[in-house]
Amino acid sequence: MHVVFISSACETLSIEYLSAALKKAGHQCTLCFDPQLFDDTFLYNRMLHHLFDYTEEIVDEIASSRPDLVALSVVSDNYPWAISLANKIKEVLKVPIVFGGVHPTSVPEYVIEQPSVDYLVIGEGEEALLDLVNNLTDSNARRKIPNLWLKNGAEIIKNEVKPLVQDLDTLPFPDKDIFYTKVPFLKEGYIVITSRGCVNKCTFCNNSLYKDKIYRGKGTFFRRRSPDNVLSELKAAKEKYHYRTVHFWDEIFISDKKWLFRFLEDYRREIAVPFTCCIHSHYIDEEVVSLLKESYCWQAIMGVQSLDEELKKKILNRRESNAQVRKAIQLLRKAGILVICENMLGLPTQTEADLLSMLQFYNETRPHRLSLYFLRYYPRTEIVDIALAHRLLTPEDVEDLHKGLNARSFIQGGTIRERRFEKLQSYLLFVPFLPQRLNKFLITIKIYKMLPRLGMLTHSVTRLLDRHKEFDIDAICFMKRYRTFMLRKIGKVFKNTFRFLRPSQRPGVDVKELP
Ligand code: B12
Ligand code: SF4
Repeated sequence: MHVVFISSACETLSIEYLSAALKKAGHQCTLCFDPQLFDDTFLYNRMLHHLFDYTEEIVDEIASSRPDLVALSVVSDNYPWAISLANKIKEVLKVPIVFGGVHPTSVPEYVIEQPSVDYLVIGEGEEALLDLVNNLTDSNARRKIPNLWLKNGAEIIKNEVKPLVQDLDTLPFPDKDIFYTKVPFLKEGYIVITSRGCVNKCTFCNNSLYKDKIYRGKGTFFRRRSPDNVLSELKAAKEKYHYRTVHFWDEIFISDKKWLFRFLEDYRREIAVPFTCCIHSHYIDEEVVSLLKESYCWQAIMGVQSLDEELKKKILNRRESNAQVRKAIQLLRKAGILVICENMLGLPTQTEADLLSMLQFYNETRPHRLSLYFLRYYPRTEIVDIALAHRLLTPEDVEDLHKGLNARSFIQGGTIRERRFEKLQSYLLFVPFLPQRLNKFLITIKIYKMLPRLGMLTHSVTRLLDRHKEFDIDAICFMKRYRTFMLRKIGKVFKNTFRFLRPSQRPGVDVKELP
């Protein structure tokens, strides 16, 4: 069988894992990559997005390759995109469409209602998708596939969720070729995940939903691959793709010290490539930091979220203290590891005082860069109930979150637009780039009150100001994505115009030349 995956603007590990499982069983998998220009987290402009829109090319490509199944990996943020694309595909081709990923897993009954969604997979998808593809022509067998929801006329068949894969080493390595053949510049930075799940359960994160509801009683939630298994993947990929940097996309890469020491000892010797990872201040100490440094960690991303310890404990279910955060930043800075602190705005009970203390705190501790995102309530996460209890959301708002088609991203102001924080957000983002003394003065005169609301533009500007771009493959790929796909579109328009000028030919889409 031939399965076409469609990906939105970034390399997607879930697609790589699913494709590997299908290819191992002898199926053919290909990819359509939607660059989503001017419609992503950092850049949004309706007119430019319309000009550089690739929907038509994607639909044409799918129509010409006539797959047996189209598969989309869907988070809440790209759900409107996924539904709109699925509708357009259905207009030109009678092909079954399957949705999987975080959003369909969170609110399956809303997603399956959509006429263009034929199947959806809840939770981990390797086995369910393979069973579905193996049984695309057998409707009886399809009715009993664990984790699969499907339509049978007006009836919706909802199969049980099976236990989590406990031994991650049994999974085939992700299929990188599916992305790299289509978008070659992605291979400069290798993304890899060594675990599934998280040891924590923050209320705003999908792990709160997965751990307590969907996967309750279905096996250990936090699982980790063996160090040897991860190293085999990295070694083989290094020989094949010659990547320049590695991203560990684990929720908290450093959560198991014993595993970390065992793994990084070999990584340092056998891979020795600069890497980025996500950390948590609770697991940081001198030993861990010097190990990270010796093993070529160049950048660590740390969730801080708020500096109001009470709010963190009661509203976010996060226990780390400000002293721990401070110490982590100090140790990382001393070791020469760049540290990015992620924070949230518009949290229930959050006051301006929290943001003002962030100004002082980050001016003292000087992380390398900050990110400040407005809270977006993801469907069925614990914080939604907290917001309901505080009357910040109404039952109608929650219904809207479940439907998922009108949500505003966290860059554009989150679910509840907290305009009072927007000026402070703009200034806070610049704090790491301005001299400490100047900041002190600017804070005293309350400069933030005079700033315009720059919204998402500030993030892009501070990213451009960042001098440490050598290994920042995210930023490099971001620019290459815009350059490559804008030039390709402009080239196509020129070509069609030129054809139009030649009397014998009419403008049209040459399907073979599409991305
Ligand atoms: C690594 C990561 C990223 C990476 C890579 C993203 C990617 N798409 O691979 C980067 C940094 C690029 C990223 C970006 C974003 N991310 Co992110 N990310 C993660 C993280 C930490 C791990 C995801 C991962 O790769 N897991 C490993 C794979 C193998 O597991 P998986 O994705 O769950 O896939 C399995 C199943 O879900 C299922 N499945 C998935 N897709 C499909 C499709 C089909 C057809 C089928 C059958 C099954 C299936 O099968 C897979 C294999 O078992 C998760 C947290 C988490 N716990 O999931 C957040 C998470 C997915 N991200 C999140 C968000 C919000 C984003 C962004 C919107 C943020 C932004 N700055 O814009 C973007 C969206 C990008 C996009 N278009 O997907 C949220 C989504 C919340 C929600 N309800 O939608 C999560 C859950 C974190 C959170 N806050 O709770 N992310
Ligand atoms: S530590 Fe991070 S990944 Fe883990 S539950 Fe909290 S927010 Fe989610």
